[in-house]
Amino acid sequence: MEKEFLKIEKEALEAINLVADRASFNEVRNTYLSKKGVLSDLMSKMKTLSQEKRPLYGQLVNNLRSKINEALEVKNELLEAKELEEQLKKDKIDLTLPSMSKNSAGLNPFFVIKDEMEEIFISMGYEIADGPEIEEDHYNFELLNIPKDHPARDMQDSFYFSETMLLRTHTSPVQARVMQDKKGESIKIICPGKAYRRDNDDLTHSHQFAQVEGLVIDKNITLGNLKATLDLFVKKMFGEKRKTRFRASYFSFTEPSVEVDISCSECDGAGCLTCKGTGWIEILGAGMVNENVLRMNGYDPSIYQGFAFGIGIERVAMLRYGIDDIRRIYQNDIRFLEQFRAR
Ligand code: FA5
Repeated sequence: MEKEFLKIEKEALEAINLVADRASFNEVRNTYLSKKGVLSDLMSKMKTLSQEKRPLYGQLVNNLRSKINEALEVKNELLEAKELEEQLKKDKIDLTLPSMSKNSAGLNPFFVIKDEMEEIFISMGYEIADGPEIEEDHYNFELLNIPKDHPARDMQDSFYFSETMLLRTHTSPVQARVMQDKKGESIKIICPGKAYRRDNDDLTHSHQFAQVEGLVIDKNITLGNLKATLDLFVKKMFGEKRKTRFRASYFSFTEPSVEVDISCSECDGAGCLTCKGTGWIEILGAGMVNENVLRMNGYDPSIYQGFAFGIGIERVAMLRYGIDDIRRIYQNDIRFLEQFRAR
């Protein structure tokens, strides 16, 4: 009896050894282990044996089953490794090839608008100036007619590095820097750049945002020049349809001062969450350069006059594209950015 089992075992192990692929593996397994396989057949013969022979016979069948199972397991592992290797060869990826997918986003609307704003003002004869984002209190406030303890400082709280150094709260300190640089000469500059405030972030406010500062200084400059400039800017940026509103306002560094609102693009002026129900969104502050500021920065106000403005770039982008929440501009969500691919 044992001999017969040894013979079957030898045959099975040889067959398993010869297995080279998944199909022949399944075939051998079925031959020995399926319901109608060799081992089931051997088990069914048990009932034909005498009581004494049965325990040994049972033991031999079980031994044979575990030997075959073990050999199949080893073969299965070998086959799996081979299959994985073949799969990897087939799926070989060349990471240096250009992507097949067209899933690229567009330029962030912030940069689209910043570039367009620059182009509009350059076409009106403005030059681009620059200034530091980490600024001295002196330039950010003092030279703009906002001395220590002036209440206007409350509206522009910032992030301070020391008593005297802070993240600039607006691009207006560039006004003072350019005036000091160009002492006595006429000026016509814009300065696009970042500004920072301790503002609570909401649909239209961010603690970090950007402005385009504008400054014109020359002889015979009037509020009419300021209004005509901003009107032209608004028409070029938003088209003839969008409504504009000039409101009297207050800035220490301009006198008189205005704030300019554009009708909300979300609700077309009806009132919604984005415009806080007013129908308008403020995009800029402006005014005639305050005589004190001219004097402090080396210009004689009896000869020179000037106007200045500070336009929020994100606010312009929001109105141009109907963006309902300023924070979308900073989140780099590809679903948002994709919408600007064609622009
Ligand atoms: C100023 O910053 C003045 N420096 C503007 C100015 C320049 C006035 C020159 C006179 C002469 P204001 O705080 O209103 O003003 O901000 C100007 C614009 O910046 C706002 O109309 C708005 O578009 C944008 N802005 C201000 N604060 C934020 C903020 N937290 N998030 C996003 N945009 C902002």
